[in-house]
Amino acid sequence: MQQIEKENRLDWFMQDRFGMFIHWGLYAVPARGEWVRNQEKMSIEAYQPYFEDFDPDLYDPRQWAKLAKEAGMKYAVMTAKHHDGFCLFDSKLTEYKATNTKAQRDLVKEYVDAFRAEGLKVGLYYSLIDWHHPDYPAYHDRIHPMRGSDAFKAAQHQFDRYVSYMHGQVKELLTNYGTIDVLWFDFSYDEMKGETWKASELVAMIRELQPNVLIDNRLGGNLLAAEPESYAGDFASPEQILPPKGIVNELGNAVPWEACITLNQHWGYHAYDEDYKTAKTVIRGLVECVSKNGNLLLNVGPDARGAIPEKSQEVLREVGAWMKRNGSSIYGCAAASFDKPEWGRYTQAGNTLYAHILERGIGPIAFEDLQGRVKQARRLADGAEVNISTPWNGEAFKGYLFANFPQASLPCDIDTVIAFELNEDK
Ligand code: H79
Repeated sequence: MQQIEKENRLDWFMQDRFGMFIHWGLYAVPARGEWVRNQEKMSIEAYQPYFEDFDPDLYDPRQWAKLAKEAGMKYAVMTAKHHDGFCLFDSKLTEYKATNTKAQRDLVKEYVDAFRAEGLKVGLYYSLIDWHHPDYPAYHDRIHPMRGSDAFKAAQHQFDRYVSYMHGQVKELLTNYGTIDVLWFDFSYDEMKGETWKASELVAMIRELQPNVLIDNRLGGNLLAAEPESYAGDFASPEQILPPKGIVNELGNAVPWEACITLNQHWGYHAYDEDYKTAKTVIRGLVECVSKNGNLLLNVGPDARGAIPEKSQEVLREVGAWMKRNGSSIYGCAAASFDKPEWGRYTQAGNTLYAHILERGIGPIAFEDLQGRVKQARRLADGAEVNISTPWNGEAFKGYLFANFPQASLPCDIDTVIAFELNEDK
């Protein structure tokens, strides 16, 4: 029963495949990435000017939502609170929030409304780690910005109070903003995991408030176990890496996953990071995810004034142009029932097999095991019929089907998709 409920709530997620991750907060002001306070061991006072200065006069999440939609993304996840503890939402439990900055308003509320209005699913990222809260952490200072400082070592942390605060904020996020589709916790480490967060209790509350919200696997349970904890989450969350063979649990069953990947080298805005992935790299990455049963959550880091960097916009629009013509090889698709071919990758939805041709060799393209199984073949981008043939020298290429293209009609500069309609009996 629990298993079926889980599969049902994951339905949309496994169909939609492509989402926008948004890292935004005070760290956009120093513009050196979201770990800046930690990396530069700043005290709360040293970080305070960014709170005073934060004034996102260009914030218009309707534009972000339009961009996400244009890119072919179907959902988004925004940092309601990152490790620095600053809340983009109007929490009653802290003064360290957007409403008390020059923004003077609840930035999460506007995000949720804007993305929903574009028909996108909305997710919230919530950091378990909190470098601002006086009761965090009780006994652990390995990655705290104040690690090693005398004041920090001397302080009396009552971690229970932090855990109540954290539960309280999660409750606010799931109560005040309508249906939340994804709750993205980040992250557990060392002994800071599972019941240290009172995770069973937390998840019981979450399920009570929003039975269908999807939860990532970063509360510290083991999602790959034969019987995962109640708080093990709904999907795995590989970060800055695509799993070589997808993800399976101890029983050998596929586990839903979502790779989160940055567009340049940082999550939060970085003023001098120009090391962007190309649209081609992003598209091929997304295809790789789907070919292995996974999703791609692609990150943008809006600047301190609330604008998504021009370069990010450019790449996303280019991705969108490809998605517009080839999206049916992504949405609703999953790993195919054929092995990875040498010229590219397969995705599949029911009886439609999508061949993503990434590499064009000499001569016709060979499709193993497709001989006699294909009703029709079309180039997805323009619907053009693809000339398929079985080989004249039969025995030598048993089981293979071949597709003939003039060289120029299959440039494979990004990914040329052929849609095969398979016979029912495949
Ligand atoms: O929000 C983005 C990042 O800020 C956050 N997750 C994405 C989505 C993130 N950054 N780093 N990490 C997650 C993992 C960091 C792990 C480490 Fe460590 C911190 C390695 C060394 C210090 C964990 C804690 C392992 C040792 C101590």
